[in-house]
Amino acid sequence: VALLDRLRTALTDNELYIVLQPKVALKDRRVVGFEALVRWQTKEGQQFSPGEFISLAEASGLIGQLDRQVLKLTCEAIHRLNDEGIFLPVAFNASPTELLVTDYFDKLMQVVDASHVDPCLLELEITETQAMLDYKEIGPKLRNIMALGMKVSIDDFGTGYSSLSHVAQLAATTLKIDRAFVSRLGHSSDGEHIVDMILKLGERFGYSIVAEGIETEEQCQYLVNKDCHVGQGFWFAKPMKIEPLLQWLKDKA
Ligand code: G
Ligand code: G
Ligand code: NA
Ligand code: MN
Repeated sequence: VALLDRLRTALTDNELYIVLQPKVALKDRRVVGFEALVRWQTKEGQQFSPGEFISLAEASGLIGQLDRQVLKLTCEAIHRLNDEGIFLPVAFNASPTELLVTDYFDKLMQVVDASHVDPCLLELEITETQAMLDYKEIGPKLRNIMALGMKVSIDDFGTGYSSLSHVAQLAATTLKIDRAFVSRLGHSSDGEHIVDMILKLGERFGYSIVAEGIETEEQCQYLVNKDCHVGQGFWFAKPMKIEPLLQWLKDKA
């Protein structure tokens, strides 16, 4: 069966689930939030990675449905966290092609309203590349979303098309430094200069900064020394299903 047909089945048979990766304060490793990432395991136990099916979902028009299902799962995870007394924001990834759809905002709000989750506990992540290509259309939608109290992160920042004049007025609360730059810390002064510059831009224009893909203590220390407050990466925690995550949080406390 073609992968696209299987993906349609996955959406109707609820084969998609999410894993959550903690974001931590770099100074003391306190958890400050999470990112939800979609996973797919078929009824027969076969696994597909987002790399295999997200672009297919985008090309075939299934991505809107997929992203809404992930948002619903994210809201369920927030309830589960709230039940345990944890009130931290959880980010979900929004496909940029989907943000161009006319009623994107209404459909998003339908899911959020129906879930009774406080919008302040939700954060939308969108990659820099597309967000900037279609900024005239997407910018106002992101502003609507922020007006509800939701946070907005620009994902993979530094690899896309933001001109410096755009950076000053992005509809975003947060820039996420792409892990390609973080992985170069300690190996390449170019990587370090780019990270330093993004941190300065964030400070100058009032964005919070999250460093992605931290895999070593050296990378973490470099960022702490440069006053980068928040990070995410395998060095702290891999993405986990909600129950193992709750256990991890308890063990940590
Ligand atoms: O989790 P992982 O590294 O395998 O993710 C691979 C890519 O898939 C990342 O770029 C991530 O942003 C994207 N991705 C993960 N979950 C979702 C999702 O729910 N919706 C969309 N549109 N992209 C996602
Ligand atoms: O594009 P986006 O930033 O959403 O991609 C997130 C992906 O990055 C997830 O699939 C997640 O599994 C992966 N990831 C998270 N932390 C690390 C890390 O420390 N190293 C690497 N190589 N990948 C990571
Ligand atoms: Na992301
Ligand atoms: Mn990213």
